[in-house]
This record gives sequence, C-alpha cells and structure tokens, in this order.
Amino acid sequence: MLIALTRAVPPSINRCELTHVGREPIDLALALTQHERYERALQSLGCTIQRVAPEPDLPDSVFVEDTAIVLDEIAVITRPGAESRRGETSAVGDALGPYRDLALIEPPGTLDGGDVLRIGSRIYVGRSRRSNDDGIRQLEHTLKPLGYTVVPVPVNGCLHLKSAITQVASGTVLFNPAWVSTTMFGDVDRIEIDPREPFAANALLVNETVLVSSAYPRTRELLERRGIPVHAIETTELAKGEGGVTCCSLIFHAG
Ligand code: CIR
Repeated sequence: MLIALTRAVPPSINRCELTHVGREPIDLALALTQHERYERALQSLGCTIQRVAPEPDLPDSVFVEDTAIVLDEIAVITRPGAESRRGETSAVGDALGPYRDLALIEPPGTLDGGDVLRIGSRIYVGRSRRSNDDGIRQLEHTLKPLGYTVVPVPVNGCLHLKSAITQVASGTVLFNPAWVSTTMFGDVDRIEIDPREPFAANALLVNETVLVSSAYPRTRELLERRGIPVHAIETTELAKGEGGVTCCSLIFHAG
C-alpha cells in the first residue's frame, strides 16, 4: 500500500514563512479546495491518504514534506530550519511511528525535507538557508550504515533543493539551471524547465505519473514530449505560501 501523509491547511496560513516570494493574501476557502483536489489527485494515482492531526496555529503545517524523510528502512524526523516550524514535527513522528523506526535530527542541526531528494541509493541534500552542515552530517550518520550515499548540493535563489530539481521518471530529473547545478547528479537524463516558469521544477512523481502545477504549461509540454505522463492541478494558493506540489505530502510504502 502506498500511503500519502497530508495535513490540513491551517486557518493561520496567511502568517506562513516566506523567503523568496512577496506576501499576497491566500484565499483560505480556495486553498482548502485546492488541497482537497491535491489529495484526490494522489488517490487517483494510487495513494491512500492519511491525515496527520491538524495544527491550526502552525501556519506552515500543511507543508508536511519538510518534517520528515521517509525511506524504506527508516523515517528521519527533521528539525526545520525555520524556528516557527519546529512544533510541526512531533505529530508527524506520531503518525510515522507505526510504519517505521524513527531517527531525529538534533540541535544544532537543521534540515527541511524539501531539501532532500532521493534517487536510488543517493540522497541529495540542499545546503540551503533551511538545512545546515550539521543537519546534513547527522543525516549521513544515520543513512550511511543503511547503504545510502548522502551528497550535499549547493542551492541558490530558491527555498529548497526540490524547488530547483526533482525526479520525473526513473533516471530523469527536471531542473532549473538558475538555481542548481546538476554536475553532482552524474549519469541522469536532464530536462530543463522552460525559463519563463522558474518554479516549474517542483514536480511529484507518483507511480510513473508526474503531478505538476497547472501554472506551468510550457514545462508540462516539455515533459509530455518526452513521453512522461503528467497530471496537472491548480496550486495558486499554496504557491503564495511558497509551497509546490511535493511539499504537501510524504509518500511511502507500508505493509
Ligand atoms: C516555508 O517557508 O517553510 C513554507 N512557507 C513553504 C514550505 C514549502 N516546502 C516545500 O516546498 N518542501
């Protein structure tokens, strides 16, 4: 069974953290609708939705991806780089406990799940404003004995590594060359986003279909031309909170 952990859009979302985008009012009702459609899209791609207990007073709690890294062998509960987000992790740990052994990132380490991209046994980690060297070192200490290689990757100009690069098919990445260099990614196929759509590199691969935002039709066409199945959804409100399609779920196999 493929589980997608999600968390409700909190009524406080208009107070969310913002780093690279200016504040614009988020329409809460529309955000709730778009989030529900996001969950339905994940269901249509084969996921069973499991909602973590809501946190109405934690404005970024819908962006559940940042709170954990879930691998087949273990789940690592992060210590988010933004202090306002640190209260989000304990309920996610409670939700993941039945499925995985848990490891924790401890102070002074910080790590956001949005900075972590797994491709096979390689774990690429963005060295961003949210994830520091100590957090990356702790992740490596936990994952190396399990056979993973942790590869730090500099990111510039965007929030997280996965704002700049994601996997869109086996051995294929979609990326924004303005925000990340792919030299460390070795022998993968590379698709560059359309430069007029800088946020388009954040795509979510689920069972061989890629969930993308409908705001980036040119990049979508580039994917389709490569024969990659695409499912587009509207994400205007969560994008105003600096979130993309990966950030609202944690997807993993159970049982
Ligand atoms: C933040 O700044 O932490 C949130 N407003 C957005 C987090 C987006 N997370 C993600 O893409 N993994």
